[in-house]
Amino acid sequence: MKPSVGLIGLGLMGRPMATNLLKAGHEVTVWNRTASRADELVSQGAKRAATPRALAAASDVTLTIVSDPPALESVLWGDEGVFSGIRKGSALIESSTVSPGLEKRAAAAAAAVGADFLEAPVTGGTWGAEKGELVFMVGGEEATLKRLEPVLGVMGKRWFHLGPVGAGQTVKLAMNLLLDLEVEALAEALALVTRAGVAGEKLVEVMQSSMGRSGVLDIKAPNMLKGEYKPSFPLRLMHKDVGLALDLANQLGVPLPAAAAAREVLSAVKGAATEDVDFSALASFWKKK
Ligand code: NA7
Repeated sequence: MKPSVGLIGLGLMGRPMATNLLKAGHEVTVWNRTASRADELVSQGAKRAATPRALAAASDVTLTIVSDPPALESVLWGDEGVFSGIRKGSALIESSTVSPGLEKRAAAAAAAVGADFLEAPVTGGTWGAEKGELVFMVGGEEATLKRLEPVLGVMGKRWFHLGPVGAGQTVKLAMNLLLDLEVEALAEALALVTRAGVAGEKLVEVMQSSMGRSGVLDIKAPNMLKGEYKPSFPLRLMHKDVGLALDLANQLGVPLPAAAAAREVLSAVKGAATEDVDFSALASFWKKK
């Protein structure tokens, strides 16, 4: 019989992940801070839990995917949190993007109550979540991964086992840092050519024929050229992720000068934003006022 799955966090990522679990025939229980966001899933057959604690108590596998470290602390360790209800022998998959240190604390708390723990942040965006084609960056025990692969396989197409708990978030933060710096570099180059009177499209066209071609040019350049920033990867989350990468670098004594500068651009655009925007909106930093 398929394990029952409880999913906490029905944001842009969590909702389609829960839908795919339902479609695959899992019994699914959901909890979200803003309860109304669970309505559609409940109408599709999901059960609604009153608290993260009740959800964990009812589930063979609990999966968390919430925005940031404070959100995760609240759903795991809050008064009605997961760790007050999770069953011995069940498993916790943690898929938010947070710090490696927080994941290690969560792994220790799970071990203390006899639950398995897998760190599994994701990449692939909302598109990947809807198609069931997410990629998981896994940290944890090999045996736990083997046990949970059938569940991951409903939501994702690939997973990389990167080492013990902490390794998954480390790679995830490094990857998002690289992604942010690529978009930031593209924004700077576009600002330069357009101010010089050359269309940005020309730069992109030439780049596509050079060793600098990349997925960022395919996916982010079109909306940057139009100045349209409908959130796919929200800037508020990239701001958090580059901040987490800088925190980790600070702990390790690794200088990240480009990342530090890029974070200031994200901070400026985040502060000026009047609505949720994609992180490629960092290009608006160079728009003439
Ligand atoms: P979203 O769409 O911003 O969704 C965030 C989710 O986190 C959403 O369910 C929120 O509930 C929940 N949240 C935020 N703060 C809290 C607190 N304090 N307590 C409980 N729940 C909270 O993000 P995505 O789905 O795109 O991304 C999720 C993670 O994956 C994130 O770490 C990314 O970096 C990667 P709400 O509906 O607002 O009540």
